[in-house]
Amino acid sequence: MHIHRLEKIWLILGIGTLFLFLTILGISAFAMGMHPPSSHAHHAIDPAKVNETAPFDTPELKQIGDNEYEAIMVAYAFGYSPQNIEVPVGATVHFIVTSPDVVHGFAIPGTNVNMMVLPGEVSRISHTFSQSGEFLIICNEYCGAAHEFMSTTIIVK
Ligand SMILES: [Cu+2]
Repeated sequence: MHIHRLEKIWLILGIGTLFLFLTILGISAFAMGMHPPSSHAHHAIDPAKVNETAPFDTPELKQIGDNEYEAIMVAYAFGYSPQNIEVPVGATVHFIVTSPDVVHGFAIPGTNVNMMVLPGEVSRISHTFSQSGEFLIICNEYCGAAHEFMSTTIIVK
């Protein structure tokens, strides 16, 4: 079979690029230890025991510093605990969220807060609320029949 010279070059470039990227992927995964964030085993808890595992046995908003808060939250079908959080303007809130049942979302429209909450995985995100108002926390992962009612608010004043 005759292969045109330009086609040979094209094949060599294509296959070469494939191996180059696979090599980079291999080096970053095995030599540099990169992996998806959720594969940290120590960030996982037993999803069946969320209600008995600290700190999720007492979902609450805790003040941890000068206008700095930790919001320990549970995203469940179909709601969030605790409900209706209130913080002062300028507060930095570290959200620490898990799920006891299925995959949920945790998004605050108009901010960069948007994460997935997986059963037994501890998801973290921080946000500084520099403007007052009522912010909606919504679930953006379809989680069942009452998914569209799954929300809560965070009041900043
Ligand atoms: Cu949900």
